[in-house]
Formats: sequence, structure tokens, C-alpha cells
Amino acid sequence: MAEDGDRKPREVKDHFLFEIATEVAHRVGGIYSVIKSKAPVTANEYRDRYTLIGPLNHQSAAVEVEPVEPTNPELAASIQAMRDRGIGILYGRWLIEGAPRVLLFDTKTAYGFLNEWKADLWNVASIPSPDNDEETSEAIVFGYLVAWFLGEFVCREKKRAVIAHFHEWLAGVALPLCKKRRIDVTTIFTTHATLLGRYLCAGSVDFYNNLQFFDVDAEAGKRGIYHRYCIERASAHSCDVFTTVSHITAYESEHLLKRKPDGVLPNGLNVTKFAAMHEFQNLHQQSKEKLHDFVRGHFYGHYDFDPENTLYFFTAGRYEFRNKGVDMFIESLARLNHRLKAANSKTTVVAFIIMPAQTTSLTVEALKGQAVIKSLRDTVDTIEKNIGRRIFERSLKWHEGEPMPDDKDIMTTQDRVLLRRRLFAMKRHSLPPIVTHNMINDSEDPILNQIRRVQLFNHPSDRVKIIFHPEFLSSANPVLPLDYDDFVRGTHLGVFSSYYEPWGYTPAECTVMGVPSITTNLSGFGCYMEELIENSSDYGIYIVDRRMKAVDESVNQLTSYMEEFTQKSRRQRINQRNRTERLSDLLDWKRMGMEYVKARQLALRRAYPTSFVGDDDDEDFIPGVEQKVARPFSVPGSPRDRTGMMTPGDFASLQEGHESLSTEDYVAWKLPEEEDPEEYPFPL
Ligand code: G6P
Ligand code: 1S3
Repeated sequence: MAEDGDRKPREVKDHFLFEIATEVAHRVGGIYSVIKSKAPVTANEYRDRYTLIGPLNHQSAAVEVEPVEPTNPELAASIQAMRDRGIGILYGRWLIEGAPRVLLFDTKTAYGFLNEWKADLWNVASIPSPDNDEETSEAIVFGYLVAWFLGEFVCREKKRAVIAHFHEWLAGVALPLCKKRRIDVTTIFTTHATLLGRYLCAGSVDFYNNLQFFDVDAEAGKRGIYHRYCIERASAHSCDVFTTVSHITAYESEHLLKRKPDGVLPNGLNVTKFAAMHEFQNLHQQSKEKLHDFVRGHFYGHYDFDPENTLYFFTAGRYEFRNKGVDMFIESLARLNHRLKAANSKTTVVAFIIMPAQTTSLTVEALKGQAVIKSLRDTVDTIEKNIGRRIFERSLKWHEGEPMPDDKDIMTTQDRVLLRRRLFAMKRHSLPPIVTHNMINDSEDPILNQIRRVQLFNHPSDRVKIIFHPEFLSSANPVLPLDYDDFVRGTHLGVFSSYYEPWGYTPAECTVMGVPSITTNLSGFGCYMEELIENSSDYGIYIVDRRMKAVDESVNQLTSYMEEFTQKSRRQRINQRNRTERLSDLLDWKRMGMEYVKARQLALRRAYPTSFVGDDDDEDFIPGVEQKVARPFSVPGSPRDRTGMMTPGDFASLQEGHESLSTEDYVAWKLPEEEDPEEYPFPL
């Protein structure tokens, strides 16, 4: 759409920004994390010129969105025009940090147009839409509503430029429509993965070595996703600026979507800085105590390992067995178990797998474990109080020359019976369970089958224990009552050995909480960190090579990283956590958001080049738009060779006329000074 002959110049200063995604005020997966965590910086930059657009989900909007009246007259009139045609719209503030404005379309109120719109989509973009794919129908209705709205808005707001930034194919249908209808907006499309990439990787193909050779239409057809693939490809080709979340996905998009991205918009996080320097270490200790409590209950009757010598590892995410690398994690845990046993190690590793699967309920055994331990604790508390009371009474009556109160008199027969009853309740004839829930398909579940194959059954002799929690975590859960963040803080190491991971929020979240993690050089996050930090493992960022190594070698590398971690002393772990946490700034939206700023500027330049005439400094930001993130003061300490197979350095830089994406352009990052461990204000 760039530089249409009939496009009239618009003012780029104080332009409007609409960001469109299906996860606005409605959590489904990673995109919710992106837009929600980014909201504070974008809302701060744009104020009331920023609106997020999504489909209305009544349930989540009821708790996440406060309805308000639009104050902008053009916006209000556009909304009214659509309401007059029967479209249900909720406009309000999203109740998150930054409180951005949201515009949510009730797609159900537009299903009357579905057949007409499907036919139109075929006519204008040659995109087919079968009857039986509800997700695609939803994407079409939403896309047509978005294009309708943008058309209404730019007819009324005639002066200032409008940027529409779309995330993922599900929100992309409006892109070919904007182009065909010549709607006077400039567009950005960010893909957070590719449909084909995800499908191909989940199968058993050698994906990365064959990227150039796939017959994309045929592969999409074989998987019944040709129509979805068409939407994704049309979105990538009709936008003014095309971006992905990492270099590795940029490379993939170039081959599978047949357009080279204009740049990479990595995902950031909203980093919390604590007033006290060591607050996050204290939080680790507090959350770890809660994990100890859970483990005491789960392993009752077999709790013969020492919490002081226990390390908690975990993996978490959407249940994609191969893509998220759970297959490799379990295999490596089995090898680690073998190595620790052979070395007579005193360390026990408890490995958690947090991945939602279909379940019916928590198991009786999981509930019983926590109940048994709670009863034991209650009984011991009662006995303790009784003993205290008796010592006190006896001491009051004590006279010089009499013997001290005897412990036999202090613990009564009744106390002993009470305690014995609890101890008997803790007898167990089976091994502590692997899974906390009743699975719908236990016998065919890939995770359980892999655990069965490697025989990690929580036997007392095993030094690696395993717990599969097939549900997202919540503090309201009676068995493991912790929210995800608190859980992560309590662990020692996150393991994310992904095969397909466009970015990967899980290891990034670990980093900002000061928890070391293992990831791979097939994940966007892993590649990003590898590029920026030399000796990244010193900083708690371990990167398994899944590109150049055979599978068995990668499994061994992962095993060795975990083994090496088990050999660290407490002091070494604390030091490493401090270093990990100091990388947080690197992942903060205040820095990462810079690429979004650049992408928007490129979109404006492509659509309205004449509005920039006379502005000779290419690197300058749009006049009038305050630059929120400082330009670099220095280059990073360890620049990297960027000729690696999957991170070709020739993606465009989000700037017209520049050939290569240069991370140094926006990363002004220097490791802060190390602290002296002797001065830590807590026991080591
Ligand atoms: C934090 C706490 C320390 C505690 C340590 C345990 O640093 O502030 O008081 O000793 O965690 O570390 P660990 O790696 O053994 O869980
Ligand atoms: C995608 O979600 P996923 O887990 O299916 O988008 C996320 C946000 O960009 C990204 O972090 C992740 O790697 C992708 O895979």
C-alpha cells in the first residue's frame, strides 16, 4: 500500500495508533502477555491517541474492562455509526497498568454478514473459507468489523495519520481489506509464529534444514489449513511494514510466507524494580518454603530427602510436547537421575512440568497428601501447645531440690496415641504419584508416556523426582496454592528446551525474577541473549545447541547443564541469581519498545513520505513524538558474530535505506557492577 498515488499527505505528528489482536482483555496465550505488558509504555507515549481493538469476550471483559464514553468526537461518531447498523461494541478502559482504551467488537452481532463477507473475501483476496472452521469464521467477522471501523474513522479524522498495528493471522483479515479498499491508514503486521512452522515442527520433519524446500501450499493443504495459511500470507503481503518477534521467525517467515520481514520486534516485559536490592532473594526463600510444603504433602511416606539439599527445576507453557521441548527435558532428567545416582549425590532434584492438559479433577491421592500433612501439622501444634502448658504448670510448682520436669511426664500417653494415629495415616504402599490430576487420556498422554518410557517413577532411590501438574497454577488451587510468578520465584532453575519457539516468554520471565534458566538456540529469546552476552551461563542463561548438534548430543548438553547446576553451592546459586536479575533491564519494554517505535516510524514514512520532507536525519524520531527511550550511550561489552545459520544479519533495519538490523542500534546495555557477597544482608 506504500506510496499510493492517490494517498493525500496526513500530519504524522500526534498520529493515532490502533493495535489489533484477538487477545485484548482476554487471555489465551502469549499475545496477551505482549500487549498487556507493553501497555504502560505505549499508553504513556500516545495517551488518548492509543486504542487496542479486539473481539469482545463477555466473561473476561466483565472483570477486565470498565466501560467509558469516548471523548474523541471522530471516534465516538465512528462507533455510533456501527452501533446504528446493529454492531455491539464495548468501549472502555482496560483495567491494567497504563489503563489503555479498548474497543471490543461483539462478533456475534455481525454473524448475519458472514456469508456475504466470506464471498467478498474470496472475490477480493482469493481466500477460501470452508464452512466447518469456526476459528476462521470468527477471524473473518472480526477482520471485516475492524476494516469497517478503520474506514469509518479515517473518513472523519482527515488530518492526522493513523497507524493500525495487527498481531497474528487471527487478527489479520482486515489487512488485505484495508489495501483493497484503499483505507487511508498505514499498517504493520507482526506475526508471533507461522502456522506452517508450528505444524511442521510438531511433526517429525527436520524443519530448520529444509525451510527453503517446503512446498508451502501443498504442506498447508495436507494439514487442512490452506485457508488459514492464505490469511496469514495475505496479511504479511498487504501490510506496509511486516515484522516478526525474532530473527529465527523472520528467517522462517521469509521462506514460509514468502516475504522478508522489515524488522524484528522482540517481546519485552514490564520489569518490577524492588526498592530493596535483595528483595527478590527474600521472595525466593519465601516461595521456596511453600514449595517445600507442597512437596512434603506430595511425597508423604517417602519424604526421605532433605529440603536443604533439594533443588526445584521446572518447565511450563502451552502443551506442545515436541515444540516446547518436553520430550528432551524428560529424557535429560532421566540421564541426570542416572548421573546423580552413580555419583552418590546427596542432592535431590524435584522437576515440575506445568502444562495444561485435559483433566477431570485433582486426584484423591494429591488431595490426600496435603490433607495428611495438614493433620500431622495440626496434631503436632496441639501436642506442642499441651507440652508448653504442662512445662509452664510444672515449673510454677517447682521447688528447690526437686528434679527438673521429666520429658516422660510432659508428653502424655494421649499425645503419643494422637501422634501415632497420624503416623499410621502416613503409611503408603504405592510410590508418590507423578500427576496431580485425573487425566482424560492418561494412557495416551505424551508426557506421561515419555515418563513411563524413561521410568522416572519417584522411587526412593531416584535422585530426580518428577511432578506433572496439568493445569495452570493459581493461588486458589488446594494442592499447590501458588500463582505462577510466586511458583517461579520459589524454584531454582527453569528448563525450556524448545524446538519451535518464536520468542519464549517463560525464560524471559525467569530472568527478570532472578531465576536462572536453560533455553535453546532455536528460541527467539535464546538467540537474542546469545547475541548479547558472552559466557551467558555465568549469568544464569544456559543455551542448548539444538541447531548444529545431533539430538543425542543436545540431550547430553542439557543433562550436563543441569548436573553442573546441582553441583553449585548455595553461595554460588545466590551469586548467580544476582547476576541473572541484573539482566532484567535488557528485557524491559522501556528498551524493547524502541523497535516498535521504529516500526511505526517506518510505516508512516512509507505511507506519507512527503510529510517527512526536510527532515534530513533518518534516525530522528517523529517530530512532536517525544522519544521515550534513551539512545545508546555505549555499545554492548560483547558484540557477537551474527553470521549464524538461523540469524542472518541481513534483515532490514526498520529504517528505509538501511541494509542490516543492528541490535547495537537500540541496546545500550552494560552489566552493572558486581556486589560483594560478604555484604549480603541475609544468611547464605
Ligand atoms: C535467598 C535468601 C537466603 C537463602 C537463599 C537460599 O538468597 O535470601 O536467605 O539462604 O535464598 O538459596 P537456595 O538457592 O538454596 O534456595
Ligand atoms: C507465541 O506463543 P506460542 O507459545 O504459541 O507468541 C509468543 C508471544 O510473542 C511467543 O513468546 C512464543 O514463542 C510463540 O509461541
